[in-house]
Amino acid sequence: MKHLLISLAILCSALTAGATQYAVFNLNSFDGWIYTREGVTLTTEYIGANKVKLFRNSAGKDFTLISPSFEPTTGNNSIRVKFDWQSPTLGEDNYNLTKNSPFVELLDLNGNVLQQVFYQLRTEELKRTLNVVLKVPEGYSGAVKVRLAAWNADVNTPGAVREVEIFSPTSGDVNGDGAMNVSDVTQLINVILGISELPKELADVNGDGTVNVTDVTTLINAILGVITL
Ligand SMILES: [Ca+2]
Ligand SMILES: [Ca+2]
Repeated sequence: MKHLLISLAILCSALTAGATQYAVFNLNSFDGWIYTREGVTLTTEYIGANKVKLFRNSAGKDFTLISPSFEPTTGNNSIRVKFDWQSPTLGEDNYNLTKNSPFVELLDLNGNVLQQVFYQLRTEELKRTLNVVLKVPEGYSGAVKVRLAAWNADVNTPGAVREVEIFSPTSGDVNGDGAMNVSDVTQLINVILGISELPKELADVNGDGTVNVTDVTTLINAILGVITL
């Protein structure tokens, strides 16, 4: 019993995972972020009901959100984008899981797309936290930006964001809060049970190509200091 309590105490203590934060967006702090692809600087005029809507309007213009440029950490070509995503209310004309699924793109400083990830929504939650892992292409060096956009195959198909965090992912920090602790175990179990979704790069803690209970064991051993990830 005593051993169990000590183990739980260690599990609950936060081990800093040492993530590098590249950019943060929220409704009180959006310096350097650009709204729309015409380069219009974001102002509060575009913020309605405490969110920024990303959509294609009937004029065919995409309203997107682009991060400030940043230099990815040397030796880590993964970039994690964690953001909240708000879909329209169920029953609205354009509500559709595919149409309201977002794109997340990695751009070079000329606006060329280095990688595009289409995050297909699978559940009808209206508000959710999404995680995307982008990869800087082999051989690319220099600064990049991240763009968030809504589906652009049809008009008036919006999603909205209020918060975005962009950082270098670290092993074991499954939920992306910057520390490795018992909350990551909970998140991982929820992924295995199908309650929550994560890119495989984040949930496959032991890197064997599948996400299962052995990843939970590996994560707990890492938190207890038995192994190093
Ligand atoms: Ca964590
Ligand atoms: Ca695994």
